[in-house]
Amino acid sequence: MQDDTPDDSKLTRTKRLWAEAGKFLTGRASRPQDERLPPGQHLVRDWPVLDLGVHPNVPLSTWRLDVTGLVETPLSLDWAQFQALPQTELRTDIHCVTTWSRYDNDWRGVKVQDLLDMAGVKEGAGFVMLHSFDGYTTNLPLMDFAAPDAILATHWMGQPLTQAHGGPMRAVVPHLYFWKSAKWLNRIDLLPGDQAGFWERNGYHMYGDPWREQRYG
Ligand SMILES: Nc1nc2c(c(=O)[nH]1)N[C@H]1C(S)=C(S)[C@@H](COP(=O)(O)O)O[C@H]1N2
Ligand SMILES: [Mo]
Repeated sequence: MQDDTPDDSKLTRTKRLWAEAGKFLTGRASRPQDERLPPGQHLVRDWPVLDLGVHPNVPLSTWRLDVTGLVETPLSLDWAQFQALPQTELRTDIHCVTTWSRYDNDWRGVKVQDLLDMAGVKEGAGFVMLHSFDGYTTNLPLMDFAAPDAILATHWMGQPLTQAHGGPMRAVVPHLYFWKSAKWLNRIDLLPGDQAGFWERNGYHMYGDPWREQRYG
């Protein structure tokens, strides 16, 4: 698993990548500066549950998060190892393709960048496929998954994430439609090219930018 010897070149490389991820996302600026609600969305106060209909029960004793594919060090973390990573708190908005948005969600968990730092991104990795315990998959560019505000969330509004909302842990990638935010996340696969995940094979957009209304492919 993780080695204890610091690897400066690996860390430097990933730090450089994350700096680029931040600039890349800011520079693209598909969100107009004075707008918060993307086109075609309406605000909700509650938090709807949307998924394939199965809420897998994943006991913490058997829970694992694997990081596979184009990484220097493939990871297979148990819950205690995952909890030992730096914990981050973030407040972000949710935009679901079914047209609801929810502002000011307080998340706690592990920053995607911190996990990827641990694994070390290999040259040539351009995309990720997220695999979940219910068999769900979704694809996104690595730079979007590694956005500064993307988090592997275990808590919402100070409470452990409920099973229905993806507990014990889900991805949250706030600048893309919410179907990219895999619930019950089990494996992150780093890939050289883009492949369609579950909804992407079923008519949804490969990228899913709410500000460009990239709902359907
Ligand atoms: N594992 C998994 N993750 C998933 C889904 C799913 O069916 N399975 N549905 C996606 C869709 S379409 C949406 S809109 C959001 C809904 O998250 P919520 O139920 O917490 O609102 O989860 C996304 N992540
Ligand atoms: Mo969705």
